[in-house]
Amino acid sequence: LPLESLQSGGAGPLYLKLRQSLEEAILSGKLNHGDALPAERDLADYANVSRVTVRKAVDDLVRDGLLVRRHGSGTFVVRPVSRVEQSLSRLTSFTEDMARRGLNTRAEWLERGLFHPSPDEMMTLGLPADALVARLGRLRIADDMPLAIERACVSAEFVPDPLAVTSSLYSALEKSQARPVRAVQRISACNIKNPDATMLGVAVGAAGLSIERVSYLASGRVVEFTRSLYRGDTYDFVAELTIPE
Ligand code: 16G
Repeated sequence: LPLESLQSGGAGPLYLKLRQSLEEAILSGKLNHGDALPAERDLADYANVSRVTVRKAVDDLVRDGLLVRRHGSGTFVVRPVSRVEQSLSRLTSFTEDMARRGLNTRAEWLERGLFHPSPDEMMTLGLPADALVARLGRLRIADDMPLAIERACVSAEFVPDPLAVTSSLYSALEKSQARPVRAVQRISACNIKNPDATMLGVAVGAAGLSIERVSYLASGRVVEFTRSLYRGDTYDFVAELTIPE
C-alpha cells in the first residue's frame, strides 16, 4: 500500500489522505474484493499514523460502502455490484432478477407477521375492515451489498403464514395460485434518511428511489402493495418507449 508518504505529502487531515490511499488501493485492485483489511494497529504502524486516524478513515469507507465490518472477524473490502439495470416493463421478483445476474440474495427481516391493515393498506388492497394482512419488511441484500428496503403487504388469504416465507414472496404467492400478472409501479426521487441510510450503507441524504408497486391477479384483484426504497447509486431503471399509435 502506498501509505509511506502520508505524513509528508500535501495539506489536509491525515485521515482523509489515508482514506484516499485506501480507496485508491481498492479501486485499482491492489486490495481485492473480499480481502480482509490489515488490523487497525498494523495499519497505524505501517502508515505511521495513530489508530484514531485509521479508525476515522475506515469509518468513512464503511459509511460509503467500500468496506464492511463483520463482527468478530474484521473489516473487508466489499465487492462492488456494478449498477443494476432493471427493466421497467417486466413483472419479475427481486430474487429472480438477482439470480439472473448470478448474484445470491439474502434478507434481513425488519417485519414479518399478520396485522390489522392500516387505512392505506385496506384501501389499496380492497379489504374489509376486519381482514388481516401479512406484512413482509426486508432489507434486501445481493452478494453482501444491501440494495433496497422493501415493505410488502398482501392479504392474509394469500400468505396465511408469513413466517413460512423465508426467501421469495413471489414464489410463496405462486404456491397459493396468487402470483401477480400485472402491476402498476410509481417511482419518485428521495433523500435517504436514517435509519434507512445506515441499513443501506449509504450516507444520510444520499439519493434514493422510492417505489410503490401495486400488483394484480388476472381477475383484477389486488395482490400486493409494496413500498420500497432503492439505492440511487446502484439502480438504473430502463423502459422501452414506442411511438403512440
Ligand atoms: C421486487 C418488487 C417487489 C416484490 C418483490 C418480490 C420492485 C420495485 N419491487 O423487488 O414489489 O414484492 O420483487 O421479490 O421491483 P421476491 O419474490 O424475491 O420476494
